[in-house]
Amino acid sequence: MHDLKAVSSLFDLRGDFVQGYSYGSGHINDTYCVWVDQAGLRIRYILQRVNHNVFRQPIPLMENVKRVTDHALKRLKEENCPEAYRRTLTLVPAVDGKPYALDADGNCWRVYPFIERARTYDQIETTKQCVEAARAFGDFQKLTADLPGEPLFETIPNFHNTTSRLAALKDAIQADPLGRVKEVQKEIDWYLSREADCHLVVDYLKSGELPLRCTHNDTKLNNVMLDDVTGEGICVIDLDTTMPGSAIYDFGDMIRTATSPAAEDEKDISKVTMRMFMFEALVQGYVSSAKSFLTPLEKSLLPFSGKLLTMECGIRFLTDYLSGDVYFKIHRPEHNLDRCRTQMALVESIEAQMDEMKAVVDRY
Ligand code: ADP
Ligand code: GN1
Ligand code: MG
Repeated sequence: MHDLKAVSSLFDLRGDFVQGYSYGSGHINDTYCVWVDQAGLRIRYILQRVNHNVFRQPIPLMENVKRVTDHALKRLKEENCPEAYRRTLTLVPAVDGKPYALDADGNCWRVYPFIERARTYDQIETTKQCVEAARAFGDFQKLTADLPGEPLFETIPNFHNTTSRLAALKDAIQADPLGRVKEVQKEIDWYLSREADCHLVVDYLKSGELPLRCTHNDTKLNNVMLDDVTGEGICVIDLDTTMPGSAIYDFGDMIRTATSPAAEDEKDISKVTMRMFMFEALVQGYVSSAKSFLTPLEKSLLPFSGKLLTMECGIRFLTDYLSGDVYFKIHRPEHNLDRCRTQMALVESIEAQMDEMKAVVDRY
């Protein structure tokens, strides 16, 4: 456990540390809620340690986050948004003025004001939440499309390169450090039999048929905050992977995380299914925002994007299981394997409904 009081003192929190505790259910960073007493008023912040095993270069990453959040805030202020500071993450500076602080062990930390009266959902509950989340991610793509200056730093090279993800799975099968391959041959065969699908978007990006955009790249449902009262998607969070990417990646991960009633790590895979009405709500929300920039090819690939991103995530969970659970946080021994199996079930459900999904997209 880190000394949260000491870490908090590295930031300009304008008050006295009261308490801090682990927060949220992200798989990558260490996230804490920290309460501060500011002249008798208790205020909370989000304090995060950037996972530098995953993000090898935290400082350029933080420069990305700073650029994106400054740009968002500027836009909101230009629009006279009355609650600009709830509509975007903003970085609380360190005492030395930097947007991050390094501790004595070389960990990179950052602080965001806590977005109050809103929350994230690990499990979607209503179609309205789908519409709102998808619209918010679409709006975020529009915002980052106008980001001035150089393209953002690529925080994880080849993050959604499904061809490389498959190659990494093959390497893990070859290395088999824990002798787990024999237990999961069925799952391995299942993923390898879908190899052709892994290359499609990578090839379109290479040929220029699909445009490279500035995308979020981790549009899982719990990376958008929905207002407690209005249900509106008010703030896109978890900006570590915001970098060059494809709209297909962003929409695909929404399908992966928003259409099934089952959790990502559900053990009873009979509960996993792609619900068409949730898919339609995502299309409605996303297209309402993205119609101004989506190309016909991007639009036609929206149904397939769900299959691709679900498959890719399953490949990553299986690779991590074979490698000894070194990437995603796990809370039980076969956690990554359970996650890998839910992704398979979801892909099969998407495959079975692909024609209907295409018909839905055609209506928008
Ligand atoms: P990870 O990269 O590990 O997924 P996130 O940045 O998504 O980390 O944060 C984990 C969780 O913490 C989020 O799902 C959300 O519930 C909560 N969270 C993050 N930032 C804020 C914020 N500024 N205000 C309120 N809650 C937040
Ligand atoms: C991770 O950080 P978090 O929990 O929002 C992962 C995503 C995966 C997701 C699977 C940087 O997202 O790519 O899709 O887990 N983020 C990174 O739940 O690898
Ligand atoms: Mg997250």
